Order: sequence, then structure tokens, then C-alpha cells
Amino acid sequence: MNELAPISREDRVEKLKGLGHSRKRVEDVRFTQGKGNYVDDLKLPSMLYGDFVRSPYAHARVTSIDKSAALALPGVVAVLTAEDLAPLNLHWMPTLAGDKQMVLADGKVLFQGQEVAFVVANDRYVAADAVDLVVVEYEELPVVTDPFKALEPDAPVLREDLAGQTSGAHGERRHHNHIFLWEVGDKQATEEVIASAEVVAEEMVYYHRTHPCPLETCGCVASMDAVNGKLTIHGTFQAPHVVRTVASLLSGIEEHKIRVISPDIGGGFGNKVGVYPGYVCAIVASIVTGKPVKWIEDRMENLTATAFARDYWMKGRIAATKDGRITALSCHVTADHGAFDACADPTKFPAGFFSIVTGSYDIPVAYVGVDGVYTNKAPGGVAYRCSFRVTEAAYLIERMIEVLAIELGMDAAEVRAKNFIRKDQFPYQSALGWEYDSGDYHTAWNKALKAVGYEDLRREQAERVEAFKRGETRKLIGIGLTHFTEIVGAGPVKNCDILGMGMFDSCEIRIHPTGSAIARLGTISQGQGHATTFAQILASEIGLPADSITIEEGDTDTAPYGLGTYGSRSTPVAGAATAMAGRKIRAKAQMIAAYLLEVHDGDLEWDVDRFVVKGAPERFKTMAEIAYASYNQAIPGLEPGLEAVSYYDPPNMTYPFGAYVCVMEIDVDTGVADIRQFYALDDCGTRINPMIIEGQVHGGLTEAFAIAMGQEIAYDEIGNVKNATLMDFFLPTAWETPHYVTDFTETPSPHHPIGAKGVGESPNVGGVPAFSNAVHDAFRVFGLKQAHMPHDHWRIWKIAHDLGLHG
Ligand code: MCN
Ligand code: CUM
Repeated sequence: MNELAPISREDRVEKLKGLGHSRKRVEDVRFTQGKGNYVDDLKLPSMLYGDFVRSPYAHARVTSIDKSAALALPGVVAVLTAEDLAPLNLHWMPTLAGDKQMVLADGKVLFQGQEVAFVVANDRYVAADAVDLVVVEYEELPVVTDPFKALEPDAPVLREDLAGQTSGAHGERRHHNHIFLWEVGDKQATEEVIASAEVVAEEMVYYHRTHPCPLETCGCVASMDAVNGKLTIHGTFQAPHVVRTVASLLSGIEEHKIRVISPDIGGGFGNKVGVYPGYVCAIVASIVTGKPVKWIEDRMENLTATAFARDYWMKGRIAATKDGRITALSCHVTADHGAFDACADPTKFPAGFFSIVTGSYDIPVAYVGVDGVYTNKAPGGVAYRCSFRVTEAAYLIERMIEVLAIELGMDAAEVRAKNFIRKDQFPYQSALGWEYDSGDYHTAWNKALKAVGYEDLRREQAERVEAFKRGETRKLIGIGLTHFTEIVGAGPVKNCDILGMGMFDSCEIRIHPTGSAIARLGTISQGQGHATTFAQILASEIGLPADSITIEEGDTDTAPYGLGTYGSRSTPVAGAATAMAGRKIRAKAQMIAAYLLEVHDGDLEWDVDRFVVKGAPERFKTMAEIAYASYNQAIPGLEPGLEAVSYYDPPNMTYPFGAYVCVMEIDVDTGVADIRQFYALDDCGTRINPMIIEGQVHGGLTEAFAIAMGQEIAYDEIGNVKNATLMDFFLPTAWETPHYVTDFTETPSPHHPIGAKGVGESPNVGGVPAFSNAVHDAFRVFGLKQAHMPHDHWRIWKIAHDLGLHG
């Protein structure tokens, strides 16, 4: 081939590796070679180590703390208790939900594993030894782990600090263990429809307590430079700028004197959104000692004391006509928030976006009421691939559809299809106040049913039941259906903030003279591949190859202010900022090209990687040429350089959706469930990187599998955590993980600059009901309506047993 021949337009597009390209993850070069740089890899000169004394009791008065033996151990530098933090007013801290939380036990403890004292030593092992030498005396108090019992009139008072307070951050408190009642929708109208409905299905659906359990636990290194007055905090933070602002407000240190760095993060899954006592103690210890202080949790500490997920008791009622048209939905939730309300939600949404509970269905009237309740359990909530309680909402509606189908004697796929919001109804206004941006549910649904051969599956299932009844087999088939609608991309600043901080996001781009670039974002990857995909968005916008664009996140000294990565918001918000900043670059580039080509800028058109004179394709300037000129040539009326920044406040959230089908073979005698087939169709609008999307779906489905089929954080009646190690907490390995088939439709978001919606949390939102519905469906013909998760072997065996299937 002639080397001088111009490369084709197709080749130029290919070279960019832009939107739609399954570009390999640039991060993996270091991750697969053990060259990642995590917080615990950081070793600063004369660094000290912190470790916690934690409460063995779930509810007790702390009568005395004797630190003398610990302080006498060589190498121990300090032992901090609430008494030491009180003069600084740091013995309590505000939570993200408008409550407050003890940093160190102030008079009493409220959950097992609660932080009581913080030991600082010059060696990690010495710190651990000293923890054992701190003598704490407790006086046990009655424990409440059941949120319903917590609301009984004579239930023990958990939060004595709130005595007499009849209102909290989210309104009225109706009982000493009550946090809030949050209501959405038209209660009266919903009740009226239900009262006169032809068919009503009612069920209590429990979404059990579980935990995100990232492989890397939470931790930080706080380092106070007393000479320059600058505090640097390296930590596992999903929202570094928020941590900086909160640290400034709490410590009084000016914000420019605080630098927060999130290095590589070994999985977050929401666990690393919250603010934990360990961060506060490490910062205080560093300020007091003048030395860097590292605090890293171990696995048990992570599972017992950091942000849990779910724990929602959802009472659903759904009304319909005899032929299966849904007429109303009502839901009351008893939400167990543990000892402190430390949920991470936008301020105005104490139950997150749970009011997306009408799901993919056109339901004329609905009502939701959520009662938040204190118990003697760890605080947190919302975390775990959930988009702010959307997992719970999707689970409830997808269970209610199944229960309704039983009541109606109809096929559950048909009930769904009958009630889907139609394509021509978008943008769709839901009864609970959301405006769904775009969707085409029928197309996705039909594609899914066709792909799995739904009719044949039902036939096979029915034949299997007959064979089972004849005694020829002990295995049943379950077909788990789900059509979910997600709500991600918080979110318009007008109604979404965290502690008053508006939830926009940002991107700042600098093009270098030789045609490469760096872009910095307000988000932070924890494994999602941002360095790969955000470069692809930019490549398509500005015509420089993705391989020539560095993406940097997580350093508050360099990155523009942003609210971080959770709630699948990075693509909808920071991704939009990236495209918008790219467009600003292109607008300036166009003026430069016009000058260089001596034409009016209106005579130019953009073509992949260059501006071309309209009607004269041989006359053009590539983006690389323009970049060079922008720095090195005097251009009248224009500043030198090629940079842009965008702060993007989204006009709406994005509403990804999907259709999942899970086929299970269940052994009635052992309770073992084999996943024979799992089909997942996701629609996340414009797809940036299909390979990364597939990876996100695989990961999210595996977490969904774990949650639905075995994973839980359970407490005994005196508040001991029963699953605090990976021996007892189910974390699937390659051995247990089923095979997934992924598929897609592509319905762009009309308001996002490139039409993209988030995807990171969708597979968990849709996956859990698909797995759970499959278990339920296997036993439907034998009369099962509702069985609580997790569906481990014993619980499945118990379902079969209770239905009399063991003879
Ligand atoms: N993507 C894409 N095209 C789209 C949408 C997304 O190619 N239309 C790509 C994105 O560019 C990004 C990834 O998919 O590289 C996820 O994007 P998005 O859905 O915007 O989610 P976030 O980046 O905001 O990630 C947060 C989300 C959440 S909230 C949890 S929890 C979760 C998840 O991501 N935690 C994860 N996925 C995870 N994956 C890993 N490996 N580790 C975690 O901790
Ligand atoms: Cu809710 S888990 Mo994710 O939002 O970090």
C-alpha cells in the first residue's frame, strides 16, 4: 500500500477508539501486573498506625475505660476516647442523612463493633496488641434488632441523645426509636382504588440486610504538615471533594489547605461513600502527633461496622382489573437504619429514589410511605450497587407483579406486557412524580422472551411438574422474569444535594501542543474503567485518539469540583460534562481552523478528527494541527492555548432499563439451585464501550446472585453479627458464578449530550428479582406466594418442606 495515500474516513474513526468501540481497559496494564497503587500501599516517613477498640456488645453503657496498660506498651503513642475528642467537638460527627453519629463511644454503645477507643502506635502490630490492653467496662442494656419491636411503646430507648426531640432532619418523630416518615403519592386516592378493585394482591416482602464487601476494605492515611499547615488525606473515598469540604467544615482548616486523594480503589460498591469514625480519628491523631497516621480496617471490621445495605420490610398492595390491568400500587416500608441514620441519599430523599417503585408499569395512582427506625445494628444503608434504594423498589414491584399474576391466574410475562409504559408515552410522568426520559419496554421484552424461547420453557416446566408428580424426577424448573426501570444520574441540583452540596459534576480538559490531552473529572473510578471510557467520549468529541488522552480523577488539588462516583452517576453527569467540555474545545478549534484556512468559521464542517472547508475536502486542519497552532501561532482575537471546563447540572435523571430471564433447576430434596441459563438485556442508551458494559453487567449480576442466593448480614437476638467473616458471608467465586448471556437495545436519553444512561447498578437492580422470582416460580404450582431471601440451600429446602413436597 502506498504510504502517502490518505487514510480512509473509516480508518480515521477506528483510530480514535471513540464511542461504541470495545477499547481494552487502559487500567488493566497496571492492575494485572500488581502495579496498582492502593491506600495501603502508601508508606510515608515516620507514619503511625491506628486501630480501634470495638464494642463486643450491641447495647451497653460504657462505665469506664482504662488506657494505662495500653499506654505503657512500648511503641504506643496515644489512646483516644470520646473524652479526648469532646473538647474539639469531634466525639460526634454529622451523618450524610442529617443525623449525628458517635465517633467514639460517648457513654454508651449502640451496635456490636462500634468504635470505643482509637489506639495509635508506631507499628501496626503494636497497635493491635494495645487494643487488647485497653480495659473497658460495660453494663449491658436490652437489645433491639427487630424494627417492629423497636416501635413498641415500651421498647428500650436507643438514642438517649435525642431524648425529647419530636422532630428530626426529615420531619416528625413519632416514637423514641422512630427517625422519620417519608410519604409520596396520593394515599387517599390509592386507598379508594384498592377498596373497590376487582383483584388485589398483598404481600410482605423483606429485602434482607447485606453488605457491599469490596475486596479492599475502607481506610485512609491522614498527614498533617504542621510547617505548611496543609492536611493531606489519602483514602478510599468515592467522593473526594465532599470529604474535603466536610473535613474543612468539621476541622476549621481552610479548604485550600486540605488535599484529598483517592488513589486506586479496590471496589467501592457504595461502601466507600460514607464518612467513618476511622477517618476522623486518623485526622485528629495526625494533627495531634504531627505525623502521618494510617487506618485500614480488617474484613471483620468492614462487615460489622461500615455501611450495610437494604434491610427493608416492604408491605405491598397492588390492585388490578380481572383482565390484568394494574390500577393502583401502595407500599409501606419499615426501614431498619441501625443505630444512627447514616444513609447516603440526596437530602430531600430519606428513602432514596424508592419512589421509582412503580417500575416499568403505567400505574395510574400510587402511594409510598417509609418509616425509618433505629435498632441496635450498624449504621449505613443505601450502599451496594443500588442507585439509592432502587434495588429495593425494583424487588418489590417485580415480586408484586408475580404475586398479582398468581392472583389473576395469568402468566407473569403477560401481566408485565399488558402494563408496560408504551413507547409513545415517553417522556412519561409517573404517579410518584418522576419524569422517565425515554424507553421502549415492549421491544426489549419481546426480544428477551424470544431469545430464551419463553413458550418452550413454559412447556418444559409444565412437563417437568407432571414428571415430578409421577415420581420420575425430584427437580423442578423455575423461570425468573424481571423488567426493571432504573433511575440514575443524580442529579438536577434543584432537587439533589448531599449535605447542601449540589450534585453536578465536572470535566476540565487541557490539550497539549502536540495533539495529546489530559482531562480531569470530579468523579472517581473504583474499578469501572473511567480512564478508558471517558477518553472515548472525548475522542469522539474532539477527534484525538483515546490513546492520546489521559484521564485523571481523585485528587482535589487538581480535579475540578465534583460529587463523585455512586448511583451510576458518572456517565450521566460527568460523562455529560466531558462531552460539553469537548464541545467547547471544538468551538475554539473551529475559529482557529478558520483563521488558518482563511475562511469564515461557518464555512467549515467537523469531520471525525478535523475541520474541512465545505465543498473542498482537500482543504482541512486536523485537531492535532489546530492544537499546535493554538499555542504557537498568534491568532488575532484569540487567547493562546486550548483548554475548557464544564460543570454540568443535568436537567433530569436518566432511566436505563432491562429485561432479565433466569432459568433454574431446583433439587427439592437438597435445596440446591442450579442456574441453567441467565439472559440479561440492558438498555443504557448510547453505549460508550460495549466490553466494559458487559463487564459491569457480569459483575452486577454476580453480586445480585450472591444477594438473592445466600449473602446476608444477620443478627442474633442479642445483636451479635452472625456473618462477619468470609467463611460465613457468601462471596461467590468463579466456581459458584453462573454463566451469563448479555444482550442490548439502545434507546438514547433525549437530554444527555451523547444520549448515554448509566449502567453500573442496573444488573444488581434487575438481577436480584430475576434470581428470586425463579425460586418462587419453581414452586408456584404448589402454592408458594412469598419466601424471604436469601434463597440459600436450607431455605429452599424449607420451602419445599413447608409445601409438603418431602412426602
Ligand atoms: N458505560 C458505558 N456506556 C454507557 C454507560 C456506562 O460504556 N451507556 C461505562 C462507563 O463509561 C463506566 C462504566 O460503564 O466506565 C460504569 O458507568 P456508570 O454506569 O456511569 O457508573 P459509574 O461509573 O458512576 O460507577 C458507579 C457504579 C456503582 S454506583 C457501583 S455501586 C458499582 C458500579 O458502578 N461499583 C463498582 N460498578 C463497579 N464496578 C467495579 N469494578 N467496582 C465497583 O466498586
Ligand atoms: Cu448505592 S452503591 Mo453505588 O451508588 O456506589
